[in-house]
Amino acid sequence: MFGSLTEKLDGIFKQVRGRGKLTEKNVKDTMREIRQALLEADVNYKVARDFVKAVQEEALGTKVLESIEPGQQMVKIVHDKLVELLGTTTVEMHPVDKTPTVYMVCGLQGSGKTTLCGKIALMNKRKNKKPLLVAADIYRPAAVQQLETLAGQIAVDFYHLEGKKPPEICREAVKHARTNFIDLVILDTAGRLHVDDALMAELQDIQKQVDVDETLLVADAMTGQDAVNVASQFHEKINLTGVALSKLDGDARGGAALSIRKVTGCPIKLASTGEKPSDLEPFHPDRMASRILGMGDIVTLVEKAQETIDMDQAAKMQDKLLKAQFDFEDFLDQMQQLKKMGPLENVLGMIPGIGKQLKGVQVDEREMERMAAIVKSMTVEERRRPSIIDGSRKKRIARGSGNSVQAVNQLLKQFNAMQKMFSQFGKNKKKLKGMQLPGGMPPL
Ligand SMILES: Nc1nc2c(ncn2[C@@H]2O[C@H](COP(=O)(O)OP(=O)(O)O)[C@@H](O)[C@H]2O)c(=O)[nH]1
Ligand SMILES: [Mg+2]
Repeated sequence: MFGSLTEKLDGIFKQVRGRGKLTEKNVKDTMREIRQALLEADVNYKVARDFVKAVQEEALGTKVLESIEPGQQMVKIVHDKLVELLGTTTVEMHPVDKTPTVYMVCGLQGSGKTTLCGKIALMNKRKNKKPLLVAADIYRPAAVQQLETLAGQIAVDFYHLEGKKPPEICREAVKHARTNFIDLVILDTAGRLHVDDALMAELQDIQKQVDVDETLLVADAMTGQDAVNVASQFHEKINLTGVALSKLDGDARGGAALSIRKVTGCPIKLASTGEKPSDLEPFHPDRMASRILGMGDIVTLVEKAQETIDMDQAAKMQDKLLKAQFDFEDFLDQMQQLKKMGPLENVLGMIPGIGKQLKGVQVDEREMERMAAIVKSMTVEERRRPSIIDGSRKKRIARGSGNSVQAVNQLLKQFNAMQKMFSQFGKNKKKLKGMQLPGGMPPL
């Protein structure tokens, strides 16, 4: 996500850094380039214009500090303004504090409503709340089935009334919830290919029948400016309380994410980053801004790691990595851990300094499985000291794992390269020093 915008901004900042000081002329030139980069990322043109104006005013009004480079100062200003653009502070979902609290999820067809309903249900289930998924999309034949299957997968309650209209289904669902100790009712409503009156009337009708606490719009980040227009139209008709951006994992150019808050005035509350039920994060403007600027999102990374990885083990691993002492045993271990954290590219992309080096590297999960199979065919001794793996050992490993000797060779080569890369990071450790990782992770 935001790949090309991040790259462009990075290029622009590099130029600024090359200059000795900020003058009115070079600030203005820089601003013109930033504006162009934003427009190319499909940011709403008014939003881009106002953004650039605000940055420029601040840049020109700021005394250039001698101790830092002009480029750094500029990055800081752009970062702060981006945070503002994205909404400044994290806005939480309406608390689940009644029996039941009701969320209504709306949006166009295919925007990711049903998927999001499942994600929200899972997120709350993990907080020991009891959610209920309600199928209120009766127009697409497979829609009810899709939600029911999803409910089964994540093991939460499901509700539907055959042959009834959505407002009635929703009303009855809330009644059912009251008597069944449900904490959160999630209404999966119907979408259309375009915003139309019938759709809006139906959603308004549901709002009349049910006391909705959160009216959430799912906006598909891949659709750029369209997502912003759709959001405005929904907001006008049904008074949204929040927006969830979906498909942020795709190669969206970022325009929707950057414009939607400003244009609609409605807070972005959730970020959906994949197809799996666990691919959901609260939306944090500051972290998103850091990601856009390619500064890495170490906070999210660490939080994710905390959820899944044993801290002691993580500390040991960090040490081993930086000293390039890790072996194939660690490699196997790490792969199991990483699997729990989600797609590898995402995880690696969040580490400052690594994102760029991995540019263009596609981490193929199947390939990872294959590598794991090869490593598993090694003896413990071989895993610890890969240098002893000679021709005949390679043959045995290849046979044992159902791979070619070539594949084994390739893995050994990659492993070597990885060790080199990490030993470089180890050498750069001084540069990273003092970077404090929150939550008990040892500082670098
Ligand atoms: N990559 C990705 N795909 C998503 C995301 N959210 C939904 N999808 C996919 O988008 C398609 C439409 O999703 P669905 O929830 O059925 O949309 P609905 O018509 O609005 O209910 C499905 O193939 C989902 O798997 C996301 O955050 N990332
Ligand atoms: Mg659906």
